[in-house]
Amino acid sequence: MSKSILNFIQTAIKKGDKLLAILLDPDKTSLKDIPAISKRIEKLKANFVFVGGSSIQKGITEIFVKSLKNNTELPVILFPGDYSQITNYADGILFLSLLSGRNPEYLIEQQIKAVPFLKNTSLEIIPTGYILIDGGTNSSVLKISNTKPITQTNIKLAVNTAVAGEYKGKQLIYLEAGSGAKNPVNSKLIAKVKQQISIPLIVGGGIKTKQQIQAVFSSGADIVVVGNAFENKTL
Ligand code: 1GP
Repeated sequence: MSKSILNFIQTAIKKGDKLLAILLDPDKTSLKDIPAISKRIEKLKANFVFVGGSSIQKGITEIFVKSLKNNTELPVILFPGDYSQITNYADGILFLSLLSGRNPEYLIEQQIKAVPFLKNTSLEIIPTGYILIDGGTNSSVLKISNTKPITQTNIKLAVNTAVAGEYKGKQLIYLEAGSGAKNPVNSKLIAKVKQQISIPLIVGGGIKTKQQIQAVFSSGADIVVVGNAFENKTL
């Protein structure tokens, strides 16, 4: 399995570069729009396309990723809400563990169910510690995982969860306020987590404008993920 995505991220960070990922949900994006969407993504100078969602029908992700790969040179990375969204047509997969939650389904069960789909895969598997922070909305991650997010003020718990993730061998930490969050992850929390980990930090959820993206980068995020704002064409 190649490590080119992770190497690219690590090299970019060493150079002080910041990276942008656009999240596409195959359930909300029509296949016929993919060529135009791909052009918009490249115009924004995004570095990756993440593909995932919480309620995608089986098989849809594969058709979607295939079409995306025909329209963009950017790495396509699966950000699956469920193991059934795995397809070998992508370049990599964020192999997520929901470390903020105490639901075994999202700590280990889904990962075990994913193994038969990943056994002979060409996907780059990227172990990722996924940490849900309260974004002020009842997000789909929250509903589906049936877990409690970490509050925006419990910085100590967020930091210790991220550091535990690094000790467990995760290669990335993802601070998630939830898709469509009212309150994106606050800058103090991002900065404190970044100070205490030595692996790359992804931040997403409720980030809508270029100014907000810059602020999240300045706080210490290495990769920012934008979904809704791209979909609604406000970015
Ligand atoms: C959700 O972090 C992502 O998993 C993106 O959130 O859709 O609010 O940009 P938004």
